[in-house]
Amino acid sequence: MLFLLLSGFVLLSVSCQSQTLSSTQSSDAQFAPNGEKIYEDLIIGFVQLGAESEWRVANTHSIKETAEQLSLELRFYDAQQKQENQIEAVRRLITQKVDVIGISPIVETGWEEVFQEAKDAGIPIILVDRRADVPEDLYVSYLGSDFLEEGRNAARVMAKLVNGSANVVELAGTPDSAPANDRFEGFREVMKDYPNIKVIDSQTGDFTLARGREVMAEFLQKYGTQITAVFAHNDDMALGAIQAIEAYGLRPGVDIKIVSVDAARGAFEAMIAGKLNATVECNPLLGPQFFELALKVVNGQPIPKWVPSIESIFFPENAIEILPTRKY
Ligand code: GYE
Repeated sequence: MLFLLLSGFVLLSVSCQSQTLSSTQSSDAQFAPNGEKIYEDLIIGFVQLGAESEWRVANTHSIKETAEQLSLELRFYDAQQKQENQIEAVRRLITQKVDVIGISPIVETGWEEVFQEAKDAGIPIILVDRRADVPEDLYVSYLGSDFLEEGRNAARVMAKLVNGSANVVELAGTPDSAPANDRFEGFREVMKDYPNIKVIDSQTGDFTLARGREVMAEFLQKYGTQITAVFAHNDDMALGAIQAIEAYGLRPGVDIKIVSVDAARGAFEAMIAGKLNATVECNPLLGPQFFELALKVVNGQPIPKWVPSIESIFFPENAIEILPTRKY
C-alpha cells in the first residue's frame, strides 16, 4: 500500500464477483474447452489519465459503473495527469496478467516501448478516448471520437456566429494530446475558407477550468477588446474563459462569442445563461462499448480498428429542454 501511495497512483479494484478464477487461470481460460468467456470471467485493467475535466469524471464513472453492472473485475489506475504513471501502471497490469488493458493516453507520443511489452506478454491494448502515435499492430482497437471533425464543426459554427469576420483566441488542450492536436488542425482546415477570421493567439489551458481562466485573463491583458471570439478545446476551459471575460468587464457570449467542445452539463448551464454560444459534443460514456470490445478480443472475435462515437452540436436555443436529458 505504501508503495502504491508513493508511486502516486490511485488503484481501485471495483468488483471481484468471479471468485472462482484467479488472474492466471483467467488469462488462460480463453483456451478453455468449455467455450467462450463471459463478462464475469474477465479481469480488465484500465489506465485513466487523470480527472482534469467534467468530461473525464463522466468517462471514469462510465467505466467503473459498467464494470460493476457486468460483474467483471476492473483494475483501475488514475495516473494523475502524468504519462510516467500511465507507463508504470501498464507495466503493473502486465505483471498481473490481466486479460486486456484499456488506456486513455494523455499524450500521443512515447508509447511504443511499453505497448510492445504488453504485446510480447500477449495482452491486448485497447485505446479508449485518446489515440497513441504507434504502429497499428501495437493495439487492437481505438474507441473514441473524431477529434478532427469536432475541430471542423467548431469552426463551422464559429464562422456562422461571427458572420465570417473575427479575431479568435484559442484555448488549446494538453499539448501533444490527440484531441488538442486534432481540434487545432480541424479548426484551421475549415477556417482556410474564411480569410477574415484570424486566430490571433493560441495557448494551452491544459483542459482545466483554472488554466482556461488564467490564459484568457492573459489574452485580455494583451489584446483587450480586439478579441471578438474564443475557441476552447473543451467546456471547462470555456467556463474559465467566461469568468475571466466577466472579470475584465465584458459580456461572454455577447461581446465575445465562445464555442467549445464536450457538451457537458456545465456548458448547457452556461448556454442557458447566455454566456456560451455553442458546444460540439464529445461523448465520454464509453464504458459499455469498451467492455464489449474487450470481451470480443478475449474470445478471438474480429473487431474494428476504430470505433467512432456518434456526436452532435448544441446551441443555447434548446439548451433548457436538453439539459435534463444530459448524462454528463
Ligand atoms: O474533450 C476534455 C478532456 O480526451 C476527449 O479530454 C478527451 C478530452 C475532453 O479533458 O474535456
